[in-house]
Amino acid sequence: MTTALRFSLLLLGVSFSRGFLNDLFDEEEEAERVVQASKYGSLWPLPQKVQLSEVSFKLNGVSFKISDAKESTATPSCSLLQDAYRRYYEYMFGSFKRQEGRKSRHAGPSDVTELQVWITSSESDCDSFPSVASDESYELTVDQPYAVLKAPKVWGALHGLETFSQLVYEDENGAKSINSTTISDFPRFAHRGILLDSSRHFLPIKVLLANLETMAMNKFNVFHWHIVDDPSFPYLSRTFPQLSQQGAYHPYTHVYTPADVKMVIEFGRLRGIRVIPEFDTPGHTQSWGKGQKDLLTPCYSGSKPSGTFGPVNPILNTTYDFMSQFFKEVSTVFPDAYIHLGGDEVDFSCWKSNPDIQKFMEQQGFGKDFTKLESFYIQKLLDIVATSQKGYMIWQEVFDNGVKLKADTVVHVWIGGGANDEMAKVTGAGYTTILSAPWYLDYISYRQDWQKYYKVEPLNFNGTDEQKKLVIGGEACLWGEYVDATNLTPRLWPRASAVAERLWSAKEVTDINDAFNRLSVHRCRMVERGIPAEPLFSSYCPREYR
Ligand code: CP6
Repeated sequence: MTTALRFSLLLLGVSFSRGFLNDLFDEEEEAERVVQASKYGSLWPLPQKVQLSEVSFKLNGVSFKISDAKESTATPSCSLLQDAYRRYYEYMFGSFKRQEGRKSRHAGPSDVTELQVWITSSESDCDSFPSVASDESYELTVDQPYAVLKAPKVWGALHGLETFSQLVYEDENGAKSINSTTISDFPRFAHRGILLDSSRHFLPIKVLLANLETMAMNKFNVFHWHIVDDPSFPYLSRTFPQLSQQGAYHPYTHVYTPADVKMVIEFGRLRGIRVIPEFDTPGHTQSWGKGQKDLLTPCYSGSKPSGTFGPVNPILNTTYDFMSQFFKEVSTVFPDAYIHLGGDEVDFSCWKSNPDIQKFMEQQGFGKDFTKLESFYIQKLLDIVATSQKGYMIWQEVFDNGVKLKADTVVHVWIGGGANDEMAKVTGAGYTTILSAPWYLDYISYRQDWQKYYKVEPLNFNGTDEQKKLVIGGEACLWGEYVDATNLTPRLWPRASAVAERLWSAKEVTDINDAFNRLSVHRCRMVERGIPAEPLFSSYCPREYR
C-alpha cells in the first residue's frame, strides 16, 4: 500500500468493505459509496497543475513557522497575511499543539520547518479590496527544509495557504506529515459566488462570518448579499433609518448596523472575498414601503385604492430622489466596484390596476406593454447608480426587456430551462454574464445532488470563443424561505463545494468518483474546522462534529 493511500485511509478511518454497502442500498448514483483514496489526496477544489510525490516529510507543530520570504514585497505590517498565517497555523496544528506539544519532538532531518510566503508583484494588494480583475494565482513547492508559496498578490497567497493546509495529513502515528509537492494554480473563472438571503430570515453576523470562512476553504471569492426583499429590510440605512425601523423583523435585534456591515466586508476582504450587496427593485420591495411613504405603487380595486401596494412607483419624481440618495449611501458603504440591482420577477397586476399608472403609460406611448414601464424605471435607476462610479449586476429579465446597459454590466442568468440559450443571447450582445440557473441550492432532495451541480459545464452553449470569454463565472444561490441560522451551514456545505470546483478547476476535471473521494475528506476537514457540513453519504469522520 502506498503512503498516500495509507494516509488517506487513516485520515478517513474507512476500509474497503465495499460490497456491504452496495448490497444494502440500490442507489442511483454512479459514484463510490465507500470513500477511497484519491491520488490527489483531499485537495478541493483541485488545483490546475499538481505534482504529488510519494516522498513524505514531517511537520513539527511546535517549531513550524509561516513567514514572509525575505524577497517578498509584502511587509510584516501586512496584517491580512499575518492574520492568515495565524488562521492556517491553527487549522494545521491547533489540535496537534495541545496533543503533542508536551512531547516537544526535536526537528528531524526530514522535516519541513517553514512555509515561506513570497509576494512577487511590486504591489502586494495587502490593503486593497479584491476585484474581478484580481490576480489569484499562486505557485507552491513543498520541499525540505522549506516550502515556498509564491504569488503575485496576497489573493493568490491566501488560496495557496488553504492549499498547503489541505496537503497536511497525519501519518499512522498521528504525526503531521506532508508530501513533496509542486502546484501551479489559478482559477478558471474570476467570479465564484455564494448568494445568501437575509430578508426571508435574518441571518446573524456570526452565521455570515462562518459562511465567509467556509467560502475561503472552497476558494469562493464573491459573497452576493441579497440583503433585503419583501419580508424584511434588515439593512440599517443612515440616510433613511426608518426603512429598517419599520421594515426589519425587529428594529434592534434583526438589523445590520453600519458596524456589522463593515465587519462582514473586512472579514471577507481578509479572505479575498468581495461583498456585493443586492438591493432588488422595483419588485421584491414590500418591506421598503413600510418606512418610506409613497415609494410603492398603490393598487386599486375598481376605482378605489385597495390598501395594498405593488412594485416601486415608477411615475413619481420622489421615487428617483429617494433612489439617488439611497444608492449614494450604499455605494459608499460597500467598497466593491459592483452593486447588484435585482430587477427580477416584477408583478404587473398592481401597476395595471392603478389609474395614474395607466395615464402615464398612455402619455409615454407604452401601450399595454408593462415591460416598457419596468424598463423605464430600471433605465433611470441604472443611470443614477452609474453616476456614483459603480458598476452594476442585474438579473436576466432586465436584459431580456431590452434595457440599455453599460458595457461593463454583469447579467445574472437564473431562470432554469433555456439557460444555455440565454447565455448565448447575453454574450452574443456583448455583455459579461454569470450563471446561477443550475445552482439553486435551496432545493433539496433525497440524493447526492452535489453530483448534478458538479456536472454542469458553464460554457456548454452555442457561441464563439469571444462569447465564452464573457462568462466570468457563477453563483450558488441559497434563497432563504426555508433557511435560517439553524440549518444554513449544512444545507449549503458541502453541496456548494461542487460549484466551487466547477468554477475553479480545469474544464477537464470531471471524474465524479475521484470528486466523491476528495470531497468526502474535504467535508470531514470542514467538520474538523468546526463547520457542520452535511455528509455526502454513509460514512464517518475521524473527528466528528460536536
Ligand atoms: N427572491 C428573489 C427569490 C427568487 C428570485 N428573486 C427565486 C425565484 C425562483 C426560485 C427561487 C428563488 N426567492 N428576490 C429570483 C432571482 Cl425557484
